[in-house]
Amino acid sequence: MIARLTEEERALALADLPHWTPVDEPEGICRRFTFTDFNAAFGFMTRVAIMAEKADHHPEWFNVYNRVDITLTTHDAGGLSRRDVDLAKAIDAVAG
Ligand code: HBI
Repeated sequence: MIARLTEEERALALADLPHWTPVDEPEGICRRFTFTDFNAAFGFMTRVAIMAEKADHHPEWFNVYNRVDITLTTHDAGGLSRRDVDLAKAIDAVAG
């Protein structure tokens, strides 16, 4: 069972993820990515999808043309967990 981060753990995690914004309902973090075109955006989504499947932890996301909005939250924990933080860092690494 994956645990929801405490208030303090959440604050520390966010300090380490400057590009991400805390959100409520669901409690999580979000970031907007903008690429040169749809092809670049979808290539990014493909890489993230492979990482998500490998981690068994999946984003909530929206794509239109060259924009990808990603929200990370852990449904099984009812909020932000370590898995969200780890996936956010992995996503930032492939975002370019
Ligand atoms: N992805 N974001 C997120 N949150 C979950 O709780 C989750 C998931 N992917 C797979 C998953 N849980 C499995 O462990 C099953 O609970 C579906």
